[in-house]
Amino acid sequence: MDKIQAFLFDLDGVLVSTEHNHFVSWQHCAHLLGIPFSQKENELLKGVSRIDSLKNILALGNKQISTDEFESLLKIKNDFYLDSIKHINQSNLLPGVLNVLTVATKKGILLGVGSSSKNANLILEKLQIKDFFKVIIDGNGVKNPKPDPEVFLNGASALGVEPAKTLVFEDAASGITAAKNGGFNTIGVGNPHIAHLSDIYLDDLTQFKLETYA
Ligand code: B16
Ligand code: MG
Repeated sequence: MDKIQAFLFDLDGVLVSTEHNHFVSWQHCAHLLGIPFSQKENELLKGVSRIDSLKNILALGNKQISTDEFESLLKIKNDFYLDSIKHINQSNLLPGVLNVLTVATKKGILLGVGSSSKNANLILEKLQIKDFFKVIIDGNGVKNPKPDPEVFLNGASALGVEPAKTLVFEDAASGITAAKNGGFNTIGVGNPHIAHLSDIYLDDLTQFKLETYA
């Protein structure tokens, strides 16, 4: 592995445990559609954009709906999700996150976020960690969502660092695939289902040793 100059972090599931909030919000929508939806099906949605997530749920139920119903369900999902995260704050950061951001900053590593979420900026503000990041690329800023590498390529380009000298932290198969497709080094975090896809796998960021990489 080249000497690492930049870290790009996924948001949901890596910095904060909002994946559960996404899950219960989609479960609410799936219930309205009469489609069974459990944690197993939710695994397919991690890191996947809002629109593609709803398409996946409809495909699971072999169901077709009108464009108006589709738009309305996207709004129902996001309203439900936003309500469920209205009280999140820095105490909701996942274990080890604040320490990794702090020591990496001291070491001069450039930090960025590469998230599929259109709510990323709002959540980073609530978590009070936004100032750590030189670049934040979210679901509003990409044409091609994960597993396309665009979100991470835009992040690395904005930081001025090559993908081979950048570590991507991800909790989702779609995100690890996106990073690999872009030529990045990958650390899978907090989701045993992606251990086999990642260059390195950690249960959480308390296990991350900066001196191994930079
Ligand atoms: P939103 P990440 C992703 O964020 C989530 O993993 C995924 O569950 C969600 O559907 C997607 O963001 C879109 O989120 O509805 O807030 O725009 O993991 O890429 O940080
Ligand atoms: Mg994620």
